[in-house]
This record gives sequence, structure tokens and C-alpha cells, in this order.
Amino acid sequence: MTLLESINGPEDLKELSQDQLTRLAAEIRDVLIEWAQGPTVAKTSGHLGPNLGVVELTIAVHRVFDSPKDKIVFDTGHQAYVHKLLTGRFAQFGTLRQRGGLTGYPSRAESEHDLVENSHASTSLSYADGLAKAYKLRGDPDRTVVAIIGDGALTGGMAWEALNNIAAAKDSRLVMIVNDNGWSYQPTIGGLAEHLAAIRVSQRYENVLDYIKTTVSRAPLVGGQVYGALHGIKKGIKDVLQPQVMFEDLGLKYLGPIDGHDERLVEHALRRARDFGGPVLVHVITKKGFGYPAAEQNEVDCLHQVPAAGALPGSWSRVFGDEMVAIGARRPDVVAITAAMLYPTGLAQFAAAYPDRVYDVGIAEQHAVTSAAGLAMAGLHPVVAIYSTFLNRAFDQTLMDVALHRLPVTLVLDRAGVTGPDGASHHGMWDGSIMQLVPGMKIAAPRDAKRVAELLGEAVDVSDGPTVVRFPKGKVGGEVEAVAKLGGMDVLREPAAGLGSDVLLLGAGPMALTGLEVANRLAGHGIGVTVVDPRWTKPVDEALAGAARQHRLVVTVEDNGRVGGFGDAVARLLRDHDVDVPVKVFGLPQEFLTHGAREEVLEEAGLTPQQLALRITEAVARRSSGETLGAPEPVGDAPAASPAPAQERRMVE
Ligand SMILES: Cc1ncc(C[n+]2csc(CCOP(=O)(O)OP(=O)(O)O)c2C)c(N)n1
Repeated sequence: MTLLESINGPEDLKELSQDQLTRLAAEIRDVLIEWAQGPTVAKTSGHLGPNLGVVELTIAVHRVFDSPKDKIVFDTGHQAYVHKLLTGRFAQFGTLRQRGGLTGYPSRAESEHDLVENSHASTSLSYADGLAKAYKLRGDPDRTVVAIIGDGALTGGMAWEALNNIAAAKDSRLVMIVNDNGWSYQPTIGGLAEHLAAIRVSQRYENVLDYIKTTVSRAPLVGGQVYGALHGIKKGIKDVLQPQVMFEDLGLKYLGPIDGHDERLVEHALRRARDFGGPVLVHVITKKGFGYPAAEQNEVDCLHQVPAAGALPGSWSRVFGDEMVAIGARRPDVVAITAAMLYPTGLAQFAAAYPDRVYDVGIAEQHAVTSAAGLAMAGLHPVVAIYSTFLNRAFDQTLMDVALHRLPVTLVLDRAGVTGPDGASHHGMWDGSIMQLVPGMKIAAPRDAKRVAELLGEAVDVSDGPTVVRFPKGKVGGEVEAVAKLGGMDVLREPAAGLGSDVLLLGAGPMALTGLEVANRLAGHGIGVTVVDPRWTKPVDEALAGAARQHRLVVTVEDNGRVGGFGDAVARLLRDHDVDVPVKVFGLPQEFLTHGAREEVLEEAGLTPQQLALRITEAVARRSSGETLGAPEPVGDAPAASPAPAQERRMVE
């Protein structure tokens, strides 16, 4: 039996000797590496580098603090695998990120040791601030709140708003651990990153370096590289700064920097921080991917994610990235912005071709959008490339800073719709609705690679207001040409010969291709379908009103929440034109959808061609038999026949 197998919870860690802790750390790394090399990871993906970097840190946290009485908040939560292994989930680790298995982030349903599920970065200090204040007010002074935040997450504005408040809450029992590995996805950028780098060359850091030099560098294979990497940062900076100046100027107690791979040192610092009784910031230096040469030496992102999160050939991200390079050549005014995700969003080639025209702003989506507004005001056309789910952060910036000023900013939303194994916080199922609210916004949804080029080109040609181009995660499907035009929309299929114009099916983005499969199935049942790709889902093309009148039923299909999206916009347009043809809106149920492969989640939402064909056939049959089509059937919600498992239901309540 391994040591790790004998750990059922944090209590089991507390009696271990230093030697045993070293062995435990090695076992945890073995488990992580084995998982990363195993067969499931190709399907589920997952976070390797960040977890390898926090092994000793997580052990120390669980030895010093008393979870669940003390509250541990992982910022972002992608680095919580070690925490899962130490809190009774070792046996299930093989199910990580699979449907019905462990989630890739903390999960309240999984463990009493998990508190925050939201994997959007830079929130931990605010949660911690609130928790600590509440425990004080409720007369519960024995609890300590611990926030673990990376230097990447520390580039987000919310973290600084929280620090400002925490500094003033002098008696909050709050320990903030900055896990500083110098990396976000890519090397962390900005003034803060430079300051942290400067801290690494300070006198106290010399001690850490000495320690690493004499101990870590003796470790086989990796040690010398760790020392080299850290020392390399040192060499470039001439001035030796006081390490704690920035944080102490804010009024925060500062401890560090500490070698985060020396469990004993981390533990010592955390005990001091805990016993202080007020807010303390503990600065821990770690190496992303520590202990696994393939990760440590990975120049792109230290294997932040496995398999690599970069824009793979044939993916939507890659198609977008290639097109950006082409647009960059013909349009010198086009610039690109990424929020710490240059590679995953496909902007790497653009950055290589036009290094002066790309801005990595850190994990700062709000700033990214308003900064884009500034760029647009000064005559450029910015393309902000972010994951759909993270645009939620920047709604007000899009509405007031960009749209109100009618600024030509293009938001390119990757991972729009169901994303898959990252679960509820990552599904990009909100943008199609919240962007519908923005006056003057135009939303494009390409169905295939050729349409990415077309629509992105049209979007950057819009000079009097904002545009969105949204596409999903994964591989682009085959190309489908239009058979006719309807206003600005593409007709992909007319009803088969001999069939009537029964259904007008509008499929947004790749759902237009799903619509073609649905139409084939319905033709087999004698139902004639016109399939239309709207191309732009906002504004809805007025030509739809006339086309709807020619059919008995209008159906919309979108990879977005059902509420307030494209389908609702179509229904409103038809009402406004006094068209009384019924509209069926198919989309994702307006719930927090759990994790699983994209196909599995779409199936549970009732959005496969087979499921759609069945439900449309039923609707047409009811119409033919004289029933109203608006009967309260749970259209678009999870089909009654396959309710979500009880645990998932609980998660969304
Ligand atoms: C608001 C938001 N934007 C982007 C991301 C995507 N993201 C996940 S982890 C990560 C990098 C985090 O870096 P850091 O906090 O330093 O942790 P590390 O992985 O280096 O341990 C990013 C950009 C996110 N989770 N949330």
C-alpha cells in the first residue's frame, strides 16, 4: 500500500514525518504523471503543470490548517487535483473530468473540503475577504480563511479590489498564499509580474536561491534547471528592491519569498501567518510542472494543460488564427488582444507575424474590452479573442464602454456553447443571450471554416459599432455551400421534391449542419424542411418574416442557453411583423450544466439530430391534428426521458 492510499483526509497528514512527506509528494507526482500519460486524458484533457507545481504547497496547507473548519479557497481551481488526492478522492482520480466522474475543479457535491467551484480567475481574495468578515461578525474567531492564488490570477482586477479591502480589515483571519511560478498560461506579463520578478532577486530571495542551489540542484535531472531558470530571471535585473515593499505599502503583512518546493519551509511560514491573527500574504515561489522534465521544459506553457491547449490543426481556433494573419496583412489597423491566452485562442501566429500589434493584458477581460475601446477611439480595429465564458466578466465594458460609443471592436468568442469537461463554469452558453441585449451589436455565427473567414472579414469591416464572432470548441466540420440566399442568410436546403414547406429550420453556426441532418431524417417522415443558416444571429434578418409565412412551423436551433438567445430574437421579430406561425426554440436548458464530453452534454440537452427530428416530428404531428404547437412541452430542456443524475441536479439547484 502506498502512503497516498492511506490518506483519507487532511488529518492523516498531520502525523507524517518529514521523510514520509517527501515520499508522499513523490507518490502524488507519480499519480499525476501517470494520469497525464494515460489513455483517458486525450478525451478529457486536464491541468498538469499547475498541479505538479503545488504538491508540497498543498500538503503544507493541509498540515497547518484544519479543513473544513478552516476554509480553503483555490483561485481558479485548476490546481486543486493534489487537494482532491489528499481529501479522500484518490480512488476516483481515474474518473477525473469524465461524465459522472470527479470534476476538474473543486466541487461542493464531491467534498466538504471544497468551497468555491467557479473556475473564473481572480475571485479567491474576494471570497476570502467575505468569509473572514462573516466569521468575525458571527463570533466565530477560531477559523482561518486561506486563499491560494497564482501570479497569473493576481493580474486580474478583482484581486486588487479585494487586496485593497483586505488591507483595511486588520483583524480578518486571512492567509493569502501567492503561488508565484512566473507563469499564467504563458509567462505572466505586466508591471506586477515585473515586480514579482524583482522580488525574486532581492536579498531574501538570495537565501531561497542558495537553498535551491544546494539542495534542489542535487535532485536528479530537474534540479539544475530549476536553479537555472530562477537564476536567469535574476540576472536580467540590476536594481535590488525591497521584497515586501509593494504589499506592505498596501498595509499587508508579507512573508517570503519562500521556496515552495520545500514543504518544511512552507509549513513554517504558514504557521507564522496563521498565528498572526490578521491578514498575511505569503509569497511562495514554485516551478510550474516541477518534477516532470517534459512539463518543466515545455516552452509554450509548462504543460499547463494536457493535451496541449494550443490551437490544433483543424480546430476552430486555428482557422480563426490563420484568418487573422491574412486580415493582418491587408488591414494594418487591425490589432489583437488576448487575456493571457495567446496560444489557446489561436493568436500565436498573428503574434509571430505582427509582434507590435498584439497585446496580452493578463487575466483581465474587463480591461481588455475597455482598452480595446481606447484603441478603437484612436483609429484602430481591435479584435479581442477570448473564451465565450470569460466575456461574462466584461459585459458592462462591452455595453457602455464600447457599444454606447459605437466603437468598432470585434469580440471573437472561442468555446462558445457547450465546451465539455471543464463543466458548468466553462460552458460558453451565455454570450448568445447577453450580447443580444447590447444595442448596435452584431453577432456572427460561422457554420464552417469558410464562413469563419467570410464573417470575420465582414466583422472587421464594420466601422460603426461592435461585432461578435462566436464559434465552439473542437474541430470544424465539413464545408457546406448555400443553395440560395434569403436576404443576407444562406439557404442550405429546400424541401425535398414532392414535400411541402412544412418547417423553416434556422440553425445558428454549426447547428446549421445539425439542421441538415435533421432535415434528412424528417424527409424520411414526409416532412419538408427548409434549412437556413442565418450567418448573423443579431440583428435577425427581416427576410425571415416573409419566409416564415410560407411555412407551418419555424424551428430555431442554437448552442446557447434558450433564454434570450437567437431563438427568442426570431420569435420577437415574427411577433413584431404579426407573423403567427409558431416558433419552437431549441437550445441549452438554462441551467448550470455539468461536465462531460461535448457530445454527451449536447445529447443530454436533447440537441442531437435524432432527438431534434423526433421532437419536431411530434410538433408537426400535433399541428396537423389541430393541437396548438405552443403546448407546454419542455422544448429544448433536458428530455424528460433522461433526467440528469440526482447529484448533477443538486449542483444546479
Ligand atoms: C477570468 C478567467 N480568464 C481566463 C481563465 C483561463 N485560465 C485558467 S488558468 C489560467 C492561468 C492561471 O495562472 P496562475 O494563476 O498563475 O496559475 P498557474 O496555472 O500558473 O498555477 C488562465 C488564464 C480563467 N480561468 N478565468
